[in-house]
Amino acid sequence: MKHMYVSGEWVESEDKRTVATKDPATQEVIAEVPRGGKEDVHRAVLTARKTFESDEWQDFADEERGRILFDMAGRIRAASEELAQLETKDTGKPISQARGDVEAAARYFEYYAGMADKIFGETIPIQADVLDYTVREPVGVTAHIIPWNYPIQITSRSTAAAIATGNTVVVKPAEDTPLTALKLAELFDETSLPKGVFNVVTGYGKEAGDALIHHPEVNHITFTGSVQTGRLVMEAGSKNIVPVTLELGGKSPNIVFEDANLDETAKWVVKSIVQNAGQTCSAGSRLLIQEWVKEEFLQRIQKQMESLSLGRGLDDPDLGPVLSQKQYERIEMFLDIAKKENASFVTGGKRVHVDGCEDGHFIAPTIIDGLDPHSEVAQEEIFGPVLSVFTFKEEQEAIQLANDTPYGLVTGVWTENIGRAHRLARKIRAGQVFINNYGAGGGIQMPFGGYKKSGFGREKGLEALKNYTILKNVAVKM
Ligand code: TXE
Repeated sequence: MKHMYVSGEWVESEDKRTVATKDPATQEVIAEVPRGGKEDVHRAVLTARKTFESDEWQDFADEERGRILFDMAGRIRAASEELAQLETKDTGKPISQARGDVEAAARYFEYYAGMADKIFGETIPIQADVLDYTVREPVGVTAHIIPWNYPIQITSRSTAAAIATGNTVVVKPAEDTPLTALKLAELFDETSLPKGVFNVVTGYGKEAGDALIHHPEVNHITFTGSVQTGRLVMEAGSKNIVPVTLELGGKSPNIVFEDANLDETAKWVVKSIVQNAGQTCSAGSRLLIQEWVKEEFLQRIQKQMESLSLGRGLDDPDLGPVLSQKQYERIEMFLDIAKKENASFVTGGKRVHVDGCEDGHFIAPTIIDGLDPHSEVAQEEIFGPVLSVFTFKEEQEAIQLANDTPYGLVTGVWTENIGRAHRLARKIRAGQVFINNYGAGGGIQMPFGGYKKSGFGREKGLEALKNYTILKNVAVKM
């Protein structure tokens, strides 16, 4: 039984209830964590508020906050193997992917550490006898609702930015994957960060999460997850008039033109949909391919997909299981719809048996062809290793298809024609456009976020600092 971290102390939930977290490969319970409720959230938020307003935190030197975040980056690296194993056990993802996530977490801390003493405003010329300037101040208590697909990365990216800018934080990890957030709390506990700056309340979304987003002492909510829950977060924000940053789902396309380097492109198209078993908001879940190269391209990706291994994350396969029965059922529902609509399965479309993991949900990498671009399967986020294929003849048709979903998170454009690449970059309605690559190595420095139902506000990069600061204008009559 683990405890959660509030006010620098390890505590149980008020009513002592717990939630079990399971290994997705076997469904075995790997830990029990507190099932935080309203009272627990209240205590954590009040602690964060009190700490925020304390003289100690208000006068805390910016560079000292930076040093602590640097210290965290070092501690994450020192504990990297333990963290990666925890993440793999909790999420089911291949250990090499978890190792990459841990390194990204360390990078977020060092990246934002460097910004802690570089947050400043401007002077604005008004008239000769007035000095006008702006200052960027922390917003106060920030709430962080974390999903289960990239727990350590997403916890780190938003809390590092929030603490760098002088806020205090309350984290609510996903009920399925709370372990690395608790380990981060343990690492913070070893630093000189004042108690009460970083708090973690574990538990269910409908209980702890709901209490956190509605708490009147919260000044900003950062949420990554489903559109459905994102809507609730926005409603909660509207009640207390607090800003929200929403990073929601996607239905991101890779647009492949005949002049692309098809071998290189095929590798990335496959990687972008099988990474983390397709449970990635920026997964490349649609392939838009120029009609006359379709067959040769599909052969390439089919061959690659069929050579991928599935297995338990700790054995470092290409794909682990999907997170849970609930996520599996959702994917299965979409596969059934595609079958009913007589789409053709180029490969996959079924569950795979893995020895020793009878209760895990492993899904073969899947390519679906022949879907109506307006069907539910073509439009909605599946969150599994399922790629839908569509063809186009000309550039304009590719743009129209790419933009024709409710989402707008990421787009990959594959062409050797530089003019065309930039024309597409301009016309694509998505927060990130990658030309002849997909993801640029994860790039924590790049602003990331959506158009349309993929959300708003930007995580990562310097842009994210705006989420956690509020601008004040000061005018001095001289
Ligand atoms: O998401 P939820 P779920 C998408 C993906 C997936 C689907 C459902 O398509 O299949 O969402 O996943 C907390 N008040 N993404 O049901 O519910 C919850 O505890 C406050 C995309 O797991 O959005 C968890 O911490 N909080 C995605 C977090 O919200 C609440 C990542 C996300 O859970 C809450 C995950 C409530 N009422 C899912 N209800 C991405 N963009 O990367 C739940 N939560």
